[in-house]
Amino acid sequence: MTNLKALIFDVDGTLADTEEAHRCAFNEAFQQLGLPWNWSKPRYAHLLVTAGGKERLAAHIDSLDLPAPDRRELMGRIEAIHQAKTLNYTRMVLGGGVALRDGVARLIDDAARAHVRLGIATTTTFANVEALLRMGLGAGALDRFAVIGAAGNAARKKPAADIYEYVLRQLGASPQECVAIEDSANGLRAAKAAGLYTIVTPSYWTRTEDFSGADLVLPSLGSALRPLTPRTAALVGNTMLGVREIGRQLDALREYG
Ligand code: XBP
Ligand code: MG
Repeated sequence: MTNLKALIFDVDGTLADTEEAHRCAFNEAFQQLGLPWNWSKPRYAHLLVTAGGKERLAAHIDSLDLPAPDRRELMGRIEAIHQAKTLNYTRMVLGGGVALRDGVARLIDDAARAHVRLGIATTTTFANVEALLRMGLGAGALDRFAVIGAAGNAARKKPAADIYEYVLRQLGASPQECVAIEDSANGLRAAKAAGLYTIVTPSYWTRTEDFSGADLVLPSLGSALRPLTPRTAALVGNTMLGVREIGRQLDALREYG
């Protein structure tokens, strides 16, 4: 009998490859608010090292080397810029602009069948999570998750462990009974700092990052349509990663360390 009690999913890059939609939502907000900014893909990839959209905006403003009064004025507008961006992003997601990644819906269904609880530990804004879950999993999606930890639930964002520790507390579970699924080095560091067995499925934006310390790195969770390649399937003993395969990985870690 496996020790696995809960799966804790990251959102951006893990549930869905969302960062292109975030980038477009930011650029639309800049236009709407008359800001002379436009984040290219390479610029956004650089800014993504900073977790959190508001923190990313602050990092961008700091990079502009402005006179102090101008910098202060722009810093004071971050909340409004981010609110406009979030409206743009949720509209894009609810309009069908973002699809769940391979195997995500399947693994969530598998967990329900196996009575393994589900949590979310993300840096993004709750409204973004709600839009993505409703679009990807239907109207009752939010109720399928025992805990949703988002931007407002932790003082420090990833790579700090705060959001994972919050979700573990809310689950009433120990790190040894849960598994985190992430896409980025920031997320991996946060999950490992919380003591979690961590599976990484790199996204387009994080594929060149360093995932040393991950317990398992896979190109995706795998699906009937796009199964894992023989080499990666050999790592988990199946062409798709399910609760049974995750439980076996966790139990092997517990047994052999
Ligand atoms: C990824 C992030 C978020 C999103 C943007 O979150 O760092 O900041 O890029 O969303 P995760 P917000 O991978 O932890 O899901 O603008 O709402 O922050
Ligand atoms: Mg992520």
